[in-house]
Amino acid sequence: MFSISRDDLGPNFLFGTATAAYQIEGGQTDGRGSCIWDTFAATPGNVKNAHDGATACDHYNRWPEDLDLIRDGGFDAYRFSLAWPRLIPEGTGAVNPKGIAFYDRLIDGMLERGLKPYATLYHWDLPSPLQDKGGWMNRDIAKWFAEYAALVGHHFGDRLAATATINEPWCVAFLSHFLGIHAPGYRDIRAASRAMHHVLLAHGTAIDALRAEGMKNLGIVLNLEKAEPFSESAEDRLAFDYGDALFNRWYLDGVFKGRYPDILTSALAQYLPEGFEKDMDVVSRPLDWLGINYYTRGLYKYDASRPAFPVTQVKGDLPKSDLGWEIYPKGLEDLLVRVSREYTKLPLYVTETGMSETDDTRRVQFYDDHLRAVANAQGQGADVRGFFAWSLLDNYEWAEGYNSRFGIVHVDYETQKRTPKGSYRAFQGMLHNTR
Ligand code: IFM
Repeated sequence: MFSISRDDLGPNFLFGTATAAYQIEGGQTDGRGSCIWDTFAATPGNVKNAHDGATACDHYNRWPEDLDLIRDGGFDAYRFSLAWPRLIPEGTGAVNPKGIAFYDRLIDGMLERGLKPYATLYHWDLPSPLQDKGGWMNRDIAKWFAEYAALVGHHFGDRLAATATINEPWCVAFLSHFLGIHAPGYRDIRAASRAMHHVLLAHGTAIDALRAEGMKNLGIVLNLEKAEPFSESAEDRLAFDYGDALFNRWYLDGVFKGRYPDILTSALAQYLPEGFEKDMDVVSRPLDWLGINYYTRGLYKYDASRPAFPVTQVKGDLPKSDLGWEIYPKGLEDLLVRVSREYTKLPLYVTETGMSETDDTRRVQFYDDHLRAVANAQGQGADVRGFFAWSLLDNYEWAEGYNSRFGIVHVDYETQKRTPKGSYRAFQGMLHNTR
C-alpha cells in the first residue's frame, strides 16, 4: 500500500495509466502497414532475443479487458497512442477504414467506462514507406505528420480529453539517429541533427492541423531527466551544460522560448538544416499543457578525449532498477519545479514514470516516493495536474524486448493472461480511498 493518499495531490488531480500502440497492440492485420519497428526488430542484433511487436499483449483484441482493468483500478484517464501505420498504411494518402474502426471502438470503450482518453499521435511507429524517404531526416515529415494529425483530429477529436503530438522527441531524434539504439538505428550526427529539428517542426505543424480541426487541450510529451554534474569542477560543470542542453534544453527552449541552446547550435552548426531559425515560430506554437516523462537522472563528466563534445555520461551510486536506471524521486520534484519556474506556467502532467522490475514491492515504493515528489513540487508552486503510471501492462520494452517488465499488471505472454500486481492494488487502494 502507499503511504500517500489521493488528497495529498489535491482535489482534482488526475490519475491514469499509460501505454503505447506498438508496445501492446499486436494485431498486425486488417490493413495495418509496416512500421520502422517491424523492420528494426527483424534485423539481427537490434532487439534482445529478436523480440518484436507482432503479438505483444494482443491489446488489439483484448482491449475491453484492459479498459476494465483501468476502470476497476480507480483511474480517471488512459494515456494511449494511435498507430500511424494502422490509420494510414503508406504514411500519406489512403486511409485504412479498419484502423479508424479500431480506434472508434477503443475511444468509445474508454468513454463508456468513464475514462478520459489522453491520446498521443506518435509513439515511435513511423510508417516504413516514410522511412524510405528519409523519415525524420526529411523536412517533408512536417507535412506528412500534419496530414496524419488532421485525420486524427477529424475522426476522433470530439472525443479526446487531451492530445499530445509526439512522445519523447529526444528518443525519436537522438536515441534513434545518433545512439542507434532505437529504430531506425542510425549512428550519424547529421541524421540526428536533422531529426532533432524536424521532430519539433512536425510537432508545430501538427498543432496547427489539430487546431484547424477545432481541437483543444493540446500538448507535447517530453522525456526529461534531472541532469547533474559528476562533480563541481569547472570541467564537469561544462559537461553538465552540454548534457542538459542535449537532453532537456533543446526541447524545452525550442518549444517554450522559440530558440535552441547556443552551446548546441554552435556544436551542431554544420549538421543542422539550413535556415532552421526561420521555423522557430512553428516549433514554439502555444500549447495548453506539457507532459513530462521522468525516469532517472543524467550524471555528466568531462571527457577530454572528445574535443567536439567533451562529455561522457556516468552511472551514479543511487539504487537502481533492473535495467540499471538510478531511482531518484527528488529529481522529479526538482525537475517539475525547474520547468514551472524557468519555462512555463501551463498545467504539467507526469505523463509517465515507473520502473522495470520483477520485485513488485520495489515498484510500490517507487510510485509512493514519486507521488510524494509530485506533492512536494506542488508545494513549491509547480502546477502539476496529473500522474500516469508507466505502464498498465508488462509490454514490449523496445530494444529490451519482453524481459523488461514495467507493468502494474503482469502479462503471461504464452496465455495473454493479465494478473494485477501489488502496485496495481496499491493504486486501487489509494484511488478507492481504502488504504
Ligand atoms: O517503454 C518506454 C516508453 O515507450 C517511453 N518512455 C519510457 C518507457 C520505458 O523505457
